[in-house]
Amino acid sequence: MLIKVRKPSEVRSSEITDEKLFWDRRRFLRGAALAAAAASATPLLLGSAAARADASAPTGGKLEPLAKSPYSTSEKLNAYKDITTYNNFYEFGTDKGDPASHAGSLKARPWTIKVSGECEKPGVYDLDDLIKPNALEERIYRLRCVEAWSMVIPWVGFPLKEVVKRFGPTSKAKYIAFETLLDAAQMPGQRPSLFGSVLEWPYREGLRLDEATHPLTILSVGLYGKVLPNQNGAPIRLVVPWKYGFKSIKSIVAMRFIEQPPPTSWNMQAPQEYGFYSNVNPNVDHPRWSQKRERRLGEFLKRPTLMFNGYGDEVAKLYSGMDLTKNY
Ligand SMILES: Nc1nc2c(c(=O)[nH]1)N[C@H]1C(S)=C(S)[C@@H](COP(=O)(O)O)O[C@H]1N2
Ligand SMILES: [Mo]
Repeated sequence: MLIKVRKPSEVRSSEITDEKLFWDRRRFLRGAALAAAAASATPLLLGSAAARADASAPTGGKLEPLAKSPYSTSEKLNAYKDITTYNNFYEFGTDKGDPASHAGSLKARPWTIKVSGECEKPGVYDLDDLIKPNALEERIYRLRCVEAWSMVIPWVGFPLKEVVKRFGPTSKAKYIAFETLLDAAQMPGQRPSLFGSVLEWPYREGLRLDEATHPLTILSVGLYGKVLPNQNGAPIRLVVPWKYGFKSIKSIVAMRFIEQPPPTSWNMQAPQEYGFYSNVNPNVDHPRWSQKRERRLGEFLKRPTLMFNGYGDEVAKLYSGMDLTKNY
């Protein structure tokens, strides 16, 4: 059951919940139990204080023409700098600044996506062949991270359903499983470390087919009118605006059509904390913190979190009849 009764001593008053600190501590405790020599590794815990390489983002080429979307919010955009230097992309480290510092080693071209499973046109597709037939749109969406912060991001992309159509899912295809690149040479966060990793690689995510083909679900190849910076998931990533940010898997290399819900990274790591659906829901707290409010990056006061991240008119019907406290 998701909602645990918390002792007052367990309730954190910190304003932005930082998953990294929690999991680093757990990894540390696990490591310490295994090795008495762990004391010598204490500096790992202080990693965020260590000097960091210059966080200059790769400059993206301009993407045009861009159609405007009726699904865009008119809220104030977060700055390009915030969007590209405050990231979750554990393949490049667990600090928010790590992806901007380290994602330069990711080679975004040439790039292929392997399509498999219950579909008529499985195969290995060159990314540019998949992108080319689609009109690029600007989609200004809220992104609500499970850690209770949010941003407003002008993505560039196209509906996922356009490529799904092309692959011809069979009647058995009920879910799509997605995978991120697995390559420790390009992704330093995937290299073995003393305490192991927070997540098992490759990063995995999944959607029910009707979620995947919902018009709000896009594949993004850019932001702010420019090619997607590596730290945001170059060359192509999912954006599912009514779900917590971790569903929006980055740097996708594989899509598989399947009958059953696929294993997903955060659910594998902590199933009682992260369900398969992970719809933004202020009424269902995370076992370690409230989901009622969120901090928009750059703002001082927290704001209430909206059901389905404010996209309920569009998506609530996908879940009619489901108990969302059980299907969290
Ligand atoms: N492969 C991969 N995809 C990922 C993640 C990750 O660590 N690895 N982090 C997720 C999380 S928790 C969030 S909040 C969003 C952040 O996207 P952004 O950095 O572009 O804002 O990416 C998601 N996609
Ligand atoms: Mo997140």
